[in-house]
Amino acid sequence: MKEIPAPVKPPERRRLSLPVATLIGLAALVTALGVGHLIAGFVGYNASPFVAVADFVIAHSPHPVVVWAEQTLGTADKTVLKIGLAVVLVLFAVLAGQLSRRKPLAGQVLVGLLGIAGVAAVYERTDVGQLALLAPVVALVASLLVFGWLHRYALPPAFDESRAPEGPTRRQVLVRGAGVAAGAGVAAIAGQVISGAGDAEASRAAVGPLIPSRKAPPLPADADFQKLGSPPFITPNADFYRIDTAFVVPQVRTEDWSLKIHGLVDREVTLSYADIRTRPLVEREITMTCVSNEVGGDLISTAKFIGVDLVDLLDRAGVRQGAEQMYATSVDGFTCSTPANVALDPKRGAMLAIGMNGEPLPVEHGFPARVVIPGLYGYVSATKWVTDLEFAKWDSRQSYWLERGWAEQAPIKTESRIDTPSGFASVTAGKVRVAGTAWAQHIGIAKVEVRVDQGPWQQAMLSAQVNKDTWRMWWAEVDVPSGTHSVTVRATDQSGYTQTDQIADPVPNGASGWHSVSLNAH
Ligand SMILES: Nc1nc2c(c(=O)[nH]1)N[C@H]1C(S)=C(S)[C@@H](COP(=O)(O)O)O[C@H]1N2
Ligand SMILES: [Mo]
Repeated sequence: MKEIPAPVKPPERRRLSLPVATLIGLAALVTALGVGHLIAGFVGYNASPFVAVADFVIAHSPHPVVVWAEQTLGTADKTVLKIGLAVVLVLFAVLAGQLSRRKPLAGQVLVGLLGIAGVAAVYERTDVGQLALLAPVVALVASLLVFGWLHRYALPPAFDESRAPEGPTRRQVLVRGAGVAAGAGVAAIAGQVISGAGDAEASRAAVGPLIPSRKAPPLPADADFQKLGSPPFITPNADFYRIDTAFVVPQVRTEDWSLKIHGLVDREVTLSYADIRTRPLVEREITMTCVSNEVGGDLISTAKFIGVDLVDLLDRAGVRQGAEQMYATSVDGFTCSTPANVALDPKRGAMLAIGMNGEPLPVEHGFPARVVIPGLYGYVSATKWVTDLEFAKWDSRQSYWLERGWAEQAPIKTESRIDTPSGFASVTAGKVRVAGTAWAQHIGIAKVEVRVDQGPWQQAMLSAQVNKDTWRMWWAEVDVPSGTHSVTVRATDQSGYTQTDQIADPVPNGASGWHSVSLNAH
């Protein structure tokens, strides 16, 4: 038998091992993120490439995806996005490393493309200055340099094969890569500290007690039927539903905040936080509702809002006749159009709110100040972190959700919901107590009825009406024979309108239909 010749030893040194190539890709990625975040600390938090790309993904996601995420993930959608984006970036970085096991170029091109995406995302933003481009640009350059530098270190170009160094050990490369990662981490933390995220909490703590000069009257004892299974009349701040498009909750300190009222007005007005804080404050219970709320959904909550009458502020500016919309802008770039006649209606009770349930507005709910307008869905009324109110014609400005096909006119629809029992609950056959809530903001609820299957409608007991801008709780006892049966609710408002059974999607102006739950009675 012939002897098998020993295989020719491959030129191993000329190719990076998989782990080392991966490490180089990852080191370049963390460098970009760390350096970008550090510089963003100086030029504006939203210039951080990771933040900007995440916001870019939100802004350019197909509309149904955004609505789906809002409904199924709620505010956890940002965490899911954060993790998803991180995974995609890591995959890109690993791929960049793998493409560069011999020469750095292919990997550098890929890293460069990611960097350009960061630059583009920051470039698109309207809430940061031109200087903000420094963050993604320096991040891009730094990551390319680190990629090239580590690559050259791990795989020194051999001019003279015979004299070529052995190259560093894998351990040495790992140590260097880990050093880069640690440095990037420190840079990111420094950026976070410098940009002062978290300052808003300190500013909020310094506001002190907000004492309304016109306090809302105490709630009647029967404002809710919590013991019978309705929600509490006032939603605690921590449970109040939340909808925001911004990737990170905007951090605004009172001393940095101001509100400008301009456009079709006689006098442009700019108000500071102190200007608002020192006016006589009013307090009003208002039930807010999100247009994305499905029939039976929970994107509805009630709070005692403290603030000033919006009309008083608008009167100071003197809004002109031809104004059609109040176009509000938030620090995060979110925009919102309210029909001008609603914003200006002295009977509406629209507020610039600075407090909620006895405290300054929570940061997530718009600290230092937000708009709250009874009777309109939040996307056309309730701008959080609001800094600008411009009066304009409809065709001169298009706000965030209107651009995405939602309606200009969006009064909250008269609706009702069964809270107890929950769907598919097992109950004892016979008398079953059902309870829930109904709302017809700015009109008021007149009547709530329930029925079992297609049986006769039966009137429910209503809680005391606190005001026309809030929900009302109800309860009833119905007869449920054994087997599977559905219980349905419908409300009639004080204009005499009975909520339609016509099923409509939330798009474009709010869901409609009767809420039913299916029960298993034994
Ligand atoms: N800046 C800003 N304001 C905003 C939004 C937003 O995404 N960003 N969402 C609006 C929508 S759609 C609703 S329903 C309400 C929700 O207010 P909340 O989060 O305090 O419940 O805020 C409105 N104001
Ligand atoms: Mo909303």
